[in-house]
Amino acid sequence: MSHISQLKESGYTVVENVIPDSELDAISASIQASTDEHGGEDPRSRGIGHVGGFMRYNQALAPYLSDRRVLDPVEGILGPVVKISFTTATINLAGNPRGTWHADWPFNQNNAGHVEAPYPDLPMHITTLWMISEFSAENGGTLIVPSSHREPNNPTGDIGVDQHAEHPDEINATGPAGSVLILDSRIWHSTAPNMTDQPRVSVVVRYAPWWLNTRMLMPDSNEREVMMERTGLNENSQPSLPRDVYEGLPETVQPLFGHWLSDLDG
Ligand SMILES: O=C(O)CCC(=O)C(=O)O
Repeated sequence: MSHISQLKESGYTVVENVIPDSELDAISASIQASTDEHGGEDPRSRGIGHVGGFMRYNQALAPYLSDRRVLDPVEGILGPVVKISFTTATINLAGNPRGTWHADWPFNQNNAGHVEAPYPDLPMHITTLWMISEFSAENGGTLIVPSSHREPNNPTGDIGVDQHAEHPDEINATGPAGSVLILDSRIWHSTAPNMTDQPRVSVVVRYAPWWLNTRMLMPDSNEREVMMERTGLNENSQPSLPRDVYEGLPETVQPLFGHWLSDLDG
């Protein structure tokens, strides 16, 4: 089955061998060092190393972000003009606990910017997890509920699903290091416990169609302030990209970030 068909039917797919084996150790060391420097353990999620707007601080993944093996399925779902909405270093430290069931922004009903449930059966956002470490059941390969992306709501909405409990249909998404897990952002998923003594290193990269408004993710934006005030809810933060960092990105990757430049006035 093609990646696009698998995404449409099950809400997830894994593309293997996107990052060459020979590069993985250096990329992993660089991501861990930048995460220690710029973020560290997420105060909201125990045992998770976390840095939002990671591209600003670390460009180790940049050469791979426009790989056609990833972009073809992303564009096949979202349409031909996409942008990168989030880059978030996500390191599941040894022994991290299980997380809570959710769908991602903009379907997570706890975020200030969310599509109100029941939402239409329309893919609007793609979440990718770049496996710098292997993802396995032992080290916390993301827990997912296959095909849950077709539901009009998710456990962050008021649907009586215990966000902390095991789900009868859950599986761990797995793959060798260098793979990319692609999710329809509506799919129900959760952080899995890392039961090994090594960190599970990944970067979460999200892709949006050109028309999806991401401005409320920008720290200090007027839109963010307004949305948080109007809803009384919190929001993810993705710091902007300085122009010198943008200019150092590969030519095929720049169009994915042009909307997030720190010196844009529009
Ligand atoms: O790290 C994982 O496996 C899951 C991360 C996650 O749930 C998220 O970024 O929304």
